[in-house]
Amino acid sequence: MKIIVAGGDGFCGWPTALYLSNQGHEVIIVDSLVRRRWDHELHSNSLTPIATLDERVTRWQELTGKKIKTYIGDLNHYDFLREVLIQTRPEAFVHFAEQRSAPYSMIDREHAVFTQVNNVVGTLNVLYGIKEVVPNCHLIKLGTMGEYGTPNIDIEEGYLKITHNGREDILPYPKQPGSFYHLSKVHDSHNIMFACKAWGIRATDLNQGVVYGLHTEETLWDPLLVNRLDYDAVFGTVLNRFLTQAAVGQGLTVYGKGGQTRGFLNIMDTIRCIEIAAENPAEHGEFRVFNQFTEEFSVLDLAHKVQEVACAKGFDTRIIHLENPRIEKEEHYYHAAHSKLHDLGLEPHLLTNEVLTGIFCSVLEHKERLINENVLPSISWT
Ligand code: NAD
Ligand code: USQ
Repeated sequence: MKIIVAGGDGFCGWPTALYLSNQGHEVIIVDSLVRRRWDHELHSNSLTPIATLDERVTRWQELTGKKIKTYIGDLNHYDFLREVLIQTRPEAFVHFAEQRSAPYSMIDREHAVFTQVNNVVGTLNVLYGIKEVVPNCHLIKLGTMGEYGTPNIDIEEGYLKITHNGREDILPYPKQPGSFYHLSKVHDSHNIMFACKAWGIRATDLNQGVVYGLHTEETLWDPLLVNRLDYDAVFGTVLNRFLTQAAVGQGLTVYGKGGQTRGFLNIMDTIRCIEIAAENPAEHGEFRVFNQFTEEFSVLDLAHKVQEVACAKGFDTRIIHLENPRIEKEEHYYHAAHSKLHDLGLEPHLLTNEVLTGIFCSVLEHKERLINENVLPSISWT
């Protein structure tokens, strides 16, 4: 298939592009490279030294003979996007290209507005581009489990059967997101759902949980192909942060009580889920929702797991409970359905001590690159 990977220079997008290319698909990366600019803005870095996108795709072609074409530009610029679609005519459009940090969206008004404009307008442009240029193209959009929040009932995959005043309907599952970033994903979902209904667009919304790890088979083939690893308090996600903190001998920063429970998955499962969605496209007019995670853990569960693995490697690791900078429940019910991707063939890589130790060892290799000031949270929700 001809597949666009928008956001293909990022943490999920880069290994996905390599994997799909290695499977024989014709991959085209679209990315504005803005994520690298946010690193500068935040005086932060990837723990792993990452090559430029040009160096990455050149090395990939040298190693495999497979070409990944790149277009550098912003999805918010419709003329650019339209021209890319006219030139490439993709059968699937994988959309990772958004501002994805909840803390970044909560810095101040400017960052909240930027996040929502970047994400919502970018996705609206993609919808219009598909309608105008490639109406058969399947949109595979990265949403987030955080769209649902933490309700006191089971979370379903996108829809909920409701009986009200003696009548029954299947309605979109209620959304209670916890940041202006997570809200941007809800707005996207509503826009996509409407576009499917109005224009017959085919779309899959992948409500992804928190991703951990960094390597996939392909990113290990050469140092120039290495994936980014965020550990800072703005872009670093919780498990990768804990592993990095353990590697440099800092306490594991559990926010509040640590009972916050979320769905998690290995980056190796992210790439496979995208492949599954691409190979099993939604119907015309269908707005399909999959919950993309493999296991549920509380933040404190994860801290204990990291502590155990680090101790086994001779690292003395403490857990510290910081005052929670976020507004969120710290003890709550959490049980979310996630069977649709499994039914289509996903075989999860689960979080064993062996897997954790593997990621921990990768982190140890680059620990001298960590910038200390970036580890503790400084952005508050209030
Ligand atoms: P990332 O920040 O590493 O990568 C995003 C990429 O998109 C970057 O390369 C950036 O330059 C690009 N981009 C952003 N806005 C753009 C725009 N307007 N035009 C063109 N390019 C743009 O993020 P990631 O961790 O790879 O996440 C990818 C997607 O998956 C996001 O939509 C995110 O919300 C979703 N997601 C991520 C996680 C996670 O744990 N990382 C979990 C659930 C969902
Ligand atoms: N947390 C800590 N300590 C830390 C960092 C985080 O206790 O040092 C807690 C947070 O308070 C939160 C939980 O861990 O309760 C998860 O935080 P996170 O930063 O790992 O994840 P989140 O902000 O939800 O965002 C990440 C990605 C985002 C994606 C989301 C999936 O950055 O793009 O949408 O995971 S989900 O969480 O399912 O919504």
